Amino acid sequence: MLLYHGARPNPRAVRMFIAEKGIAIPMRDLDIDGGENRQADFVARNPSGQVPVLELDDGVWLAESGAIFQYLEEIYPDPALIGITPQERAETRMWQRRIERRITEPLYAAFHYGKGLPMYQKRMVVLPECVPGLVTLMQDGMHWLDSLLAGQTTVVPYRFTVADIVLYAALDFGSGVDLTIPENLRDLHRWFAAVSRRPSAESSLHPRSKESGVHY
Ligand SMILES: N[C@@H](CCC(=O)N[C@@H](CS)C(=O)NCC(=O)O)C(=O)O
Repeated sequence: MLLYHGARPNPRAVRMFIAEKGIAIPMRDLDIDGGENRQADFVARNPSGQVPVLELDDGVWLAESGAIFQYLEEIYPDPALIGITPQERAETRMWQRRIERRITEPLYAAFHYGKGLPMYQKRMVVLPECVPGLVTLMQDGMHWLDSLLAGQTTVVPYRFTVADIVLYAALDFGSGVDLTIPENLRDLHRWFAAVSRRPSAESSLHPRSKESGVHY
């Protein structure tokens, strides 16, 4: 296997997942700012032109973080980050989807159409006029989650899962690009601090993170 990744939050989530599994997978670091992932040979194999991509041993390319998490969980079930039983797996997917729909997708779109506009306008359809609405959606999702997290240090009660990883990678990135957690969301801040203390949070950071000050 080979993971194509780069200095970005979705690849960071996959690196964090790999670290939590305690496995080692060879990685190729692409120059995302320079558009290495948008070259014709890359796009021919991953039509979205994005990272992460997991190349399997038979040459198949798997894109989409969710598919990569699922595949790695099945190959390396221990420790479970999605779930051991069908019910656990379904609950994790339910929370992951809620987190993505209400928080991480609006956050990433607000970045692409806002601070990231100079780069992303050359790569995708961008809607800068939607940024205020996306920020409102993202903050509404954060408030909603905060109201559910009282007393919990994980999104799915009592289990650290991929839902925590997906959320953490986005919120840690957001903190460096003006898409921050509102001050008054104390339970969400408490959850964030707890995940930050996991060794995988530090070890999954891209080396360029230090120089840029943005966590990805
Ligand atoms: N839905 C995809 C999103 C992947 C994605 O947004 N990748 C970003 C980095 S976080 C990327 O490759 N950006 C560079 C580009 O679009 O050129 C996933 O979950 O993997």
